[in-house]
Parts: sequence; C-alpha cells; structure tokens
Amino acid sequence: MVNNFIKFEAPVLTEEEILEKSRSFFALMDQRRSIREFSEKPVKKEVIENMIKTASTAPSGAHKQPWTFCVITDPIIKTQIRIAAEKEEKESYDHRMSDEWLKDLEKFATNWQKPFIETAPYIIVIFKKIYDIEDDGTKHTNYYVQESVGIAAGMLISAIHQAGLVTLTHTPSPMNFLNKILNRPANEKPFLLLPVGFAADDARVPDIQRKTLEKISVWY
Ligand code: IYR
Repeated sequence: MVNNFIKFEAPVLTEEEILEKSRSFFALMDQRRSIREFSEKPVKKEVIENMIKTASTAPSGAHKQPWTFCVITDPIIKTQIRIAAEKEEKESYDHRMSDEWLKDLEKFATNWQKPFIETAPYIIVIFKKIYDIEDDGTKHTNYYVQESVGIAAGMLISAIHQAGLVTLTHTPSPMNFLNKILNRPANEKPFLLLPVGFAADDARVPDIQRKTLEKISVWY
C-alpha cells in the first residue's frame, strides 16, 4: 500500500491563461452573497449531487473524508428542523447572545425566525465525522476534522454559487437536535446547515463591502 503512487497529470496553461483564470474566478466569486430569501422554484436532483461530489474533492486529514452530507427535501422533515432551529435561535437571541453580538448583527436584520428552512427546495446539513466505526465496532479517530469539513463546506458554497444558485451558512446553536431528527449516529456531529435553491425574485442583501487586499494580507 505504501508504493501506490501514480503520475499526476498537471494542467498545461500559458501565463496569460493563468492570469485570466485567476481574474475571472475572482470576478465570479466576488458576486457571491449570503441569501436569506429563497424561491420555491425546484432544482434538479443531479445539480445537488454534482455539488456534493465537488465538495467531496476537498483535501482531508489522511484522506479520511470525514463528512456526511444530508440532503432534505421532505417538507415534514424541513418543518421539524425549522421548529427545532427556531426554538434554539429564539433562546439565543433572547438570552444567550451578548449585546455586542446582537449589535454586530443589526445591519443584517437577522432574527430567530428561519423561514428559509421551509422555503428552499433543498436543505443540506453537513455532519463532521469525529471518528469512523468499523463493522465490528472498532473506532478510529479522524484527523483535522474541523479543517477538512470547513474546506469541503467552502467548496460546496463555491459550487452552489458558480451554478447560479444561492445559499446561506446557517448555524443554529446548539444543533444536536439535527442528530435526532436526521437519525445520525454518535460519531457524526452537525457542522453547518445550508438551504440551497434560487434566490427569491425580490431578495435583498445588505450593502456591505469586503476588506481590501491590503487589510487582509501581509507579504514577506
Ligand atoms: N446563528 C444565528 C446568529 C447569527 C450569527 C452570525 I456570526 C451571523 O453572521 C448571522 C446570524 C442565526 O443564524 O441567526
């Protein structure tokens, strides 16, 4: 198993092509926004399958691929998730979040209500697998799970955006209710909830700017 290497077929591009690709990919990604208002317009199942396959191309610690993507279309399950998420979010907004936190969120006009969980045609819940279990019950700890699943989530968000769909990184907290509703085993912990679909016709986004390159990078 040690000597199982194969030749890497590197892409062959000119400097000009590389420059153009870096520019056009940034231009595309710079259009991405978190959307809270979804259309009920359907999306083909294969689109979601391709996006999950894209996310699973992410690098992971020792290539353990410590993730499970749960895709929810069943309206009954969506409603169960919405009710449970809103219960936690109401508690958070009313009691658990600091005044500074609530003030920081004011410009986004968020609150405990999460109608998008029922409106969006798909809900993807990403679970991180803290450890793997063999059929005989033996447990094997995974490595760099947070990093690996975070990267996969980023790639999923990019795939959703480049296909012309929208999403929102929803983080109901605590979100262990998702294990119960989705019947996931103890080695899986909820990581992120993503509604996926088309933006509502009248969707609006806050007028905010990204930090400049100068502010976010230091060159040595
Ligand atoms: N999890 C809450 C609160 C929230 C927190 C952050 I940081 C945001 O950028 C947005 C919302 C919620 O989903 O409303």
